Amino acid sequence: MGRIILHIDMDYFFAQIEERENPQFKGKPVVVGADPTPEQVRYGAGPKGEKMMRATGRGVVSTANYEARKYGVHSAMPISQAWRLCPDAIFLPVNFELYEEVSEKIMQIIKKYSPLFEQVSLDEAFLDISFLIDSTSSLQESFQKAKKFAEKLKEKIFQKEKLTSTTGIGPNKLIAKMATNKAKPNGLLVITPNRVKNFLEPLDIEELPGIGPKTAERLRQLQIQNIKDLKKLSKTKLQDSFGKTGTTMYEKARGIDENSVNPEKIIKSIGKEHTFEKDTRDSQIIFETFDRIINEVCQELLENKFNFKTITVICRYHGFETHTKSKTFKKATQNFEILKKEVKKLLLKFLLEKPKLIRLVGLRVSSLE
Ligand code: TTP
Ligand code: MG
Ligand code: MG
Repeated sequence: MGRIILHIDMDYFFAQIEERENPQFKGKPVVVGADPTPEQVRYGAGPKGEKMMRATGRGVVSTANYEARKYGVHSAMPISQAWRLCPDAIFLPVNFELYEEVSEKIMQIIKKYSPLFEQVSLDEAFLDISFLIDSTSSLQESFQKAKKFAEKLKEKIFQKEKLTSTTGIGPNKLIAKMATNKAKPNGLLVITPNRVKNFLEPLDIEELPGIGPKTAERLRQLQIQNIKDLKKLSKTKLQDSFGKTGTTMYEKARGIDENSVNPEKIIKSIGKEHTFEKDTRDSQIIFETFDRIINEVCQELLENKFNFKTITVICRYHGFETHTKSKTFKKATQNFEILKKEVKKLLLKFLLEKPKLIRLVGLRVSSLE
């Protein structure tokens, strides 16, 4: 069963917001990022009598508008280099709160277009719009409808937020995203399933998401420049050279990507528990098991970058009688040492309180931030 996936990404997001807020910037190069000139040094006249300046600012470019990009300025470039490339640009600090606020509003608009919505970053999201496929029309016609749909969405965002975006449509997330990249800025590109092959083959290998400069360099040594060349390498060869990435590279080169659009998962709490093979009072077994549970929970907290406020220890006795003990901290924390100390105290209370055999122990952390 075919799918239609839409990808949308705002154009030069931070810088475009600054342009919107300051219409006088329009048409001029704008660079958002670290301050290039905290200790601006003026040397007066240079050897040929010209004025010379030196930028000593550290930090990097967050983004630049397309006027500044003409000078070679791009995201993640040292700000001092951006200054050298384009000293006349308007350099602005990052006003993150404003961009977050705008992002929120844009995502609210996009979300309304399909329940299958996945936000990937501040300015980027996927929508699964396969519902546009119906049995009475061909896949081609359905993609036509998808194009109209995308035009409406782009227009809506522009009308509400006065910001341009670029949209890509394809049979999966990979192709949709690559179509966006190709159509930037203020573009819309639809790649129907029958056009995937011709779309991909002439593209440079570095345009394939997942192939960075290092991987590209290794491939170029094998005379692989574009995706068509990449397809000459067998799956085994790619696996041998790049491991698991090799397998996905093989699939991506052929436009294959089965990943689905994941609606946001709201994680309210993280918990793990363990049922003993035999009900027990052996404190060594109980604490060793509990240590494992604590580590698993901490790992998950770390992966999701969560702070927690409440910890709950669960204890189920022989005969299924279940009790919990909780502690709530005043402020959310990610201090695992405190977590370990406190949950062990709670567990110890259980052990001291009742002489019963224990069937299960568990740990849950909640009030996550
Ligand atoms: P992007 O969507 O990657 O870039 P962009 O919106 O500035 O430009 P494009 O038209 O090519 O989409 O990133 C979105 C915002 O995230 C960007 O405006 C600033 C921020 N960002 C950084 O702060 N550092 C970075 O290295 C990148 C890539 C982005
Ligand atoms: Mg963007
Ligand atoms: Mg983006």
